[in-house]
Amino acid sequence: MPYKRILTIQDISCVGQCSLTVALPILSACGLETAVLPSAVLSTHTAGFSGYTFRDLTEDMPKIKEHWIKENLKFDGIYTGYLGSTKQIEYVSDIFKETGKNECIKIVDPAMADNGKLYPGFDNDFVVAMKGLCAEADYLVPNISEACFLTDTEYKTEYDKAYIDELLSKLTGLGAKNIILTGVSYIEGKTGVVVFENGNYLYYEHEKISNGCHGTGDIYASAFTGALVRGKDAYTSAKIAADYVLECIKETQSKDENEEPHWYGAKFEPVLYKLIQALN
Ligand code: PXL
Repeated sequence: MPYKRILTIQDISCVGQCSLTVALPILSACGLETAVLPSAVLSTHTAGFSGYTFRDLTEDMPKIKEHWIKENLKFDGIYTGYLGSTKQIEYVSDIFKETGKNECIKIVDPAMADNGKLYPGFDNDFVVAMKGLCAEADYLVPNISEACFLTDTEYKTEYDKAYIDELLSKLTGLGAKNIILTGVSYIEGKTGVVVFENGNYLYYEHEKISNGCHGTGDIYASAFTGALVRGKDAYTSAKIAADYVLECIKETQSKDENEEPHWYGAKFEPVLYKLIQALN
């Protein structure tokens, strides 16, 4: 297996099992060399904690990129997640163009919404800028909320295949080449992921064991990216990532009696070995 270097651009939430604290161990477990560009440093993530700190690192981005260019440092894959400002989207686009190797795979997780709502701090300008980044992604990995914001579509919790087809068609209209749409559930007790690649539409359905567990979007996108850049095809990567997220949720739910509820993230670490097994 060729040794690949991947750059991931997302925030450091110091505590909270999301973004870089999730992406780095998962990408490493996939056998990749990791490089990071932190978009912001927060004391915790913004979903459920209050009073968190937020240091925006937008200004550092072009300087870091220039240094990499001077050192001729290039990447086999670039994977973006939670970004700290609208301006950063422009910088990410430059980083794609100037630091990606010829065959660089660009994966964009438009991390900005869940349950039909934008995360705190995001606004319509950010959504508009993110629409532009979709056209540069080889793989776009939105959940349904993000797909709705990107396509100006009404968010629904109950829908049919026509609604999902419409979302996918509008996302391709933005220029997204391949789309991995997560959290697509047509029947009770089941959920799944739609893999729309080179015009082909595949659906991987699996059991649904929770109505949402914070951080699973980042776990999903990281495992998908890791498997894909390591060389698996998109459907296999999407399936490996979905199975791994299920294992993480099961692990999170299986606490002993004296343990506090683990509400802010998913226990992905104890089952990381299962991801490695699935990759081999
Ligand atoms: O998991 C996505 C995410 C990443 N980073 C920060 C967040 C969130 C979701 O709320 O708040 C800071």
